[in-house]
Amino acid sequence: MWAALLPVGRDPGDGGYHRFSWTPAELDCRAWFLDEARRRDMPVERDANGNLFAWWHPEDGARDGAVLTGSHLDSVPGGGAFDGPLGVVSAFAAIDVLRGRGARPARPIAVGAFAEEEGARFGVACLGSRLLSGAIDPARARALTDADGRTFGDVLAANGLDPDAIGPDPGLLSRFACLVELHVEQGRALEEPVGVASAIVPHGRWRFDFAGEGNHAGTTRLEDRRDPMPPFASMVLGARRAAERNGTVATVGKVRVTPGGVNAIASSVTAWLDARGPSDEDVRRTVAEVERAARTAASEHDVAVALAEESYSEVVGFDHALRDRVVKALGGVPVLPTGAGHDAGVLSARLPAAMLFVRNPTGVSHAPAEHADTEDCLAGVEALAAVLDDLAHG
Ligand code: HGY
Ligand code: MN
Ligand code: MN
Ligand code: MN
Repeated sequence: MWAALLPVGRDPGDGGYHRFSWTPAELDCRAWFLDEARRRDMPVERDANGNLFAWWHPEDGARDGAVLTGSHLDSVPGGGAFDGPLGVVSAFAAIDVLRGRGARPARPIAVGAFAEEEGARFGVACLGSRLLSGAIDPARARALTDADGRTFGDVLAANGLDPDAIGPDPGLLSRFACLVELHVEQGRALEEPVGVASAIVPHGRWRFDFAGEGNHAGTTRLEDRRDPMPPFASMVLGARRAAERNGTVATVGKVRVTPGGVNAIASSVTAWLDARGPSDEDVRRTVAEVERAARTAASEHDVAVALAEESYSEVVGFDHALRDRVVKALGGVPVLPTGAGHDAGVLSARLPAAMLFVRNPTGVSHAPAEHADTEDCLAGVEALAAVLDDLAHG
């Protein structure tokens, strides 16, 4: 199963994955999902938002009280092999383990593959689970554009979905009793193969637009310039300093320079800030300090700057009762918070959710070096099987 998915969307050069949602690589991952479900006689449902669900129905045909598991198949640009797919592969493998033991769940078990979890194409993370749970305005989602200017609505229509049908689906959500997402650890806190999430820290994304004046790099005097690059540089350095001051993390990993000529002063720069931290106040203070650094430099260079909050998630404290039940089913494993956002975090607003983490020996993620040892991945499958077995019988 893993071997079939591994090469999909992988850059043969640096080994990074490029599986932007609804591009050929991610469509191949979706085809893989359908194939794995078919091999297991699991009917697949695609909701209006493009999320996939493969169902294992009990023999009595029960359709409610389902235990949902799974994760996502899309990646960040140059991502690792495990972030997302490990949760989907482990879900199918855990079902194989249960079936191999002759388990007959009293409740349905569904394997989910949530759309656009990384937000790498349309800019909003967990877009599929946010739409499903009503956490984003469908009209705003429809209008989101990718780097080529294609809207999310157009891309959905090109893939057989009705853009006007996207949005919350309380009927579908009501069929789930809970969600358990398995994910590779992102960071390196785990000393044991498997851990359970206690919380997801507050995190968000902000877009900074710097508008200056394009001009000739060689013939324009310094005093005549309205160059957006120095204010952009102040934003980047300001992010690092603000994070150090506030005990948060702030990252500028994506920037778009227009027109992007070596011998042309940029006319505009768009840059994105990712900020996360222990509390809303810490994150908000960090962003405010970055904005101040950007605006101060922008006024010095006669450049306009606009700031837009693209997404924000307050702290997610996972359901204690479910978390404790999962820890008990695993005979006691470490419980730890995470700085990474997940579909389970978004959906925890609508149903009890828990997360299992599989140890990542280097902690590296969102990069080709992301790794989890095979024996830890197998321990993750066994743990997920134990949790699903407990929840689907209880
Ligand atoms: O960005 C995140 O935290 C997650 O990996 N999507
Ligand atoms: Mn990720
Ligand atoms: Mn992920
Ligand atoms: Mn996730």
